[in-house]
Amino acid sequence: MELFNYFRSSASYRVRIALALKGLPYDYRPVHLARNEQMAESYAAVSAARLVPLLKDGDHYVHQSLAIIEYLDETHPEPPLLPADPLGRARVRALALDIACEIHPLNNLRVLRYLVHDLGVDEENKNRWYRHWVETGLETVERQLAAAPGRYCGGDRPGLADCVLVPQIFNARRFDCRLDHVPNVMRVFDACMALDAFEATRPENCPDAA
Ligand SMILES: N[C@@H](CCC(=O)N[C@@H](CS)C(=O)NCC(=O)O)C(=O)O
Repeated sequence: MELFNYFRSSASYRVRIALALKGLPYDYRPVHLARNEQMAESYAAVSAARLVPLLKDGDHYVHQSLAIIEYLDETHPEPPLLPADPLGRARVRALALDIACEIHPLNNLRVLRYLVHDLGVDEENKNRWYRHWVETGLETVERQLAAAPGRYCGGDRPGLADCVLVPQIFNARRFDCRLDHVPNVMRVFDACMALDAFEATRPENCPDAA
């Protein structure tokens, strides 16, 4: 398999964690977002969305990090990244979507660029926008983790929602977001970071981080 990704991309980090949890080897294909390599014709030819991550498995391409992770989970079931019961799966997916749909898209690179370059928002207000959506979005996650405390998002083993939560905290720290109001989120984050799959794949440890 090949993973087209970027060290700082949190959606890419989600997939790197999932691949590591499953112990799956892959070739790391860097796409430098700050240099707009996602817009290059060669990349657009295989990536309809012109975003990372993009997984190549044989002759097939899959985009959208959550679709990629579920694809990996179905094609390589051990260890499972979703609970065995339907309610457990729904809860884990809901946590993942609370971050992937309700926080991340508002703060994506192209959205921030649009705020600054097209709408004339200054740096300070751009950062306020960023922090607002992270800090309020994480409260939703916090309420769920406080109500059903487990070591990880889905209970006693790391899975889909942890793959999404951890990269969001890396982003939050990069932009100096408040995190003291989400102690259960940070408890799960710390538990995940004690695992090699999360630590080894963190942005600074990627080949294109230099
Ligand atoms: N929902 C998508 C989000 C993908 C995404 O937004 N990727 C970002 C990096 S985290 C990207 O490629 N941004 C490039 C840009 O905004 O031009 C997923 O989960 O894969």
